[in-house]
Amino acid sequence: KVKQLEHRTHYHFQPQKHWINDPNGPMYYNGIYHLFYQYNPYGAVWGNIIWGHSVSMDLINWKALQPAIKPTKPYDRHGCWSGSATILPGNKPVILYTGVVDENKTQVQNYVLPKNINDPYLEEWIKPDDNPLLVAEPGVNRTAFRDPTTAWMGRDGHWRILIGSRRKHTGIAYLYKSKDFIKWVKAKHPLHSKDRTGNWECPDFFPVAREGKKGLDNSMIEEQNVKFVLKVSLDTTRYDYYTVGKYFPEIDRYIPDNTSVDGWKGLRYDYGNFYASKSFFDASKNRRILWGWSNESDTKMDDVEKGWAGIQTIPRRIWLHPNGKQLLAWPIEEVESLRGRRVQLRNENMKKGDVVEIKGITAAQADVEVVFSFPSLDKAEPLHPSLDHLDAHELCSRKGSSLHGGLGPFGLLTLASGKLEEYTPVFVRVFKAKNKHKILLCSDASSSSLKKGLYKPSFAGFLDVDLAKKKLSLRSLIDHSVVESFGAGGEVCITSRVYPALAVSDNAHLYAFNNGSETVAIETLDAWSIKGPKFMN
Ligand code: DQQ
Repeated sequence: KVKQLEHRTHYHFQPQKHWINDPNGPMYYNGIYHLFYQYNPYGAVWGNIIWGHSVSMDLINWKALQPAIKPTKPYDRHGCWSGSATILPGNKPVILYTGVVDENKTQVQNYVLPKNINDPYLEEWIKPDDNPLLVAEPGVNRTAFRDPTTAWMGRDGHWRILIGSRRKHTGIAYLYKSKDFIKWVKAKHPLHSKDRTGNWECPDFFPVAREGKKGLDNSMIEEQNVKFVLKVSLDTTRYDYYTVGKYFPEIDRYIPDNTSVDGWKGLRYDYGNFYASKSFFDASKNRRILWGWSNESDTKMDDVEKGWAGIQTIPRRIWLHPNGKQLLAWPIEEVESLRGRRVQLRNENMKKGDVVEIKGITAAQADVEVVFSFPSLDKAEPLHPSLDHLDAHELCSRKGSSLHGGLGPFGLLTLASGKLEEYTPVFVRVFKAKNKHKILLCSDASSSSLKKGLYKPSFAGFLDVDLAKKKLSLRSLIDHSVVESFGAGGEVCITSRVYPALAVSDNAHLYAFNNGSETVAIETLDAWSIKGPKFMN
């Protein structure tokens, strides 16, 4: 029992027990948010996949309903895999999902409709007789043909969806069109594809406003001043990558801007444990919200013992960065309703080696917002040319948080034990590279636990911020076995899953630290205890 509980999250979405993976078909409909998710009703490992279903008024407090889609038909007998919701004109929701038809994992696309449109929860879904809607035609890989997107309507009145696939090592987002949502025809060209990227899972394609935080409906392709985002989940690396680009509706092609690259060197929603994400347009608040799955980093055996595996990250609002080159992401404002007791620090200097405890809150279940400032960039450590080619992850694992630097490492020590036998540092390290500064944001699990057998990666990303103001902000959402961090207002997000042996519940501590020779000030720090939602499944 204790085992089951000590690392269980308290305000991240998860069912009562068993395995969960991709978020599916998120939508806002008639005042209610719906979240469906890939779920194994029989155990804490992947398998027997059905669609779990929960509803919420605020994306924080959830009510669990009966599963929405279960394998019952020849076209989904071996699994009801990922898919998306679309709200058709006349306010009619429809869900497209992938059915697995045989042991070879042949995949087809199906649809379901609410049984009773007047049921506010849309609890029951029916499978119309004209399923499957879409089967792979010759030339399409039948075992890599899945995860239909939310549909959007073009100027010609035809619906469009994407389906993730591959041909050999080329990742593909096939485009299908339909007049009536029932008969779908594959377009001559995929919307986009890229060689040597492997299978594209869970594609997501949506417009973003060039300016401001306002979200757009998927069918808003007519608008001026709109860019598009194409996200794919690469199963070779298990990360979500996106590009920002231009959509040409007349020819149904998408071309990434030259500031965005396809594939594993590309932009990421999150530089940590975050996969198979999906966004939706929230018409009630005119915003686009992103859900993502965060897998466990302990062993399968641990999961079986715990009786559960997988969480959804806190929903994030996403919008285009003013620089037009990437997205920004920030936890939805509703999470702030869970804030309880607050502690504050103002203008506190940290010299090299200083560790400041943030006392008075529940450190295992907290929200921390901090702004660090420093007098100059002069002490930034020169990056040795032999390290210049390293990606952020490798640089973080070489340099870490305890090796002294110039400007940084400074940041937070989350889920730390009282004597620092365990800690998950979330920190910044500034390097002087050839012609510019490289600003590394790390969330380093390597010292997170004394336990053996855990996956403890040094996740990291580079921040592309202007340091002229000599300030850097950081926010972390801490919830027992997860630390979700947002650098520079959401330019770089990193989610780590950690399983401390000592820094558990009331024995967890939170600190700020500086291990650089430059003195760093905590200009402002606000930390809150986070309450559990009223009901979570
Ligand atoms: N998970 C689903 C698939 C999808 C994968 C199966 C991504 O539909 O491609 O559970 O995590």
